[in-house]
Amino acid sequence: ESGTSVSKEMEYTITGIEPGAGQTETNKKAIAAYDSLAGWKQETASSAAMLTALGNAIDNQEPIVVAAWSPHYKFAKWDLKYLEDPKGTFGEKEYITTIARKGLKDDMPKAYKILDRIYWELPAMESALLQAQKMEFDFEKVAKQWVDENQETVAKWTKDVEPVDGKQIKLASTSWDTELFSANVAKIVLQEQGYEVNLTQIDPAILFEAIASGDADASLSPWMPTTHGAFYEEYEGQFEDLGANLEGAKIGLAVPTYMDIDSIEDLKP
Ligand code: PBE
Repeated sequence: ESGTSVSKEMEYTITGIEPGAGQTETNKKAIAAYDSLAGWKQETASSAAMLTALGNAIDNQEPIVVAAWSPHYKFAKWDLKYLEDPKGTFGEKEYITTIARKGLKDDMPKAYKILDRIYWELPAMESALLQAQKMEFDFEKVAKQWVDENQETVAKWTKDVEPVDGKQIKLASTSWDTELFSANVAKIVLQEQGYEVNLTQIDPAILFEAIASGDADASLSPWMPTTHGAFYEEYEGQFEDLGANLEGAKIGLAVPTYMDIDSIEDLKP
């Protein structure tokens, strides 16, 4: 039957992403949790490599199971479906939260206030990610354009905040699209208020450590409660959580819609 032959054709392999991604751990948990994934392995390299493999498989109408998350342009570019996850390994809905080092609120109350207010409606983020694809993922440019075109939203975030004169603030971001976009928008908005903004890209594990130790001031990157939940718990109490900057995110395993399976349990060991 279909599950058996396609599983064999895929060599019992999930096409994963970066070894340091939160989702790489979740994929391992899924492999351990599902009988249908007994003997399966996860291939890790990068999100770019996964997307290339996905595009190639679709061009050839071949089966493939990938680590997937949304918002992401892959769902607009290709016809994909998340596999049902009856064991709930990937959780339900995710949100992306804003975290800050302890003391930021007292040291830089204005920046803190702006960071606290930054929030994305899902459709706005999705169209920004499509725009990024058209602009060769130059997130500085995409963010600049977004800020120029969304002055009303920016004005709400900066309402009643007095500009400062050249204070330095360090933002940390992971390297996935949503996060690079939101971090670059935050950077521009803070710069426009007189801050000198330093933005660094780091892996999630290091990101939490950097915020907890005070090496970085804030980040808009953590995916919760599942994707980065383990890091969050490890450092809980050593940072401040300012709340969601985006809701309705999701992670899971996905396949092209031409594949005749609907659930992780339809795969075969
Ligand atoms: N992601 C996208 C990341 C967070 C953002 C789900 C690929 C991860 O750490 O897995």
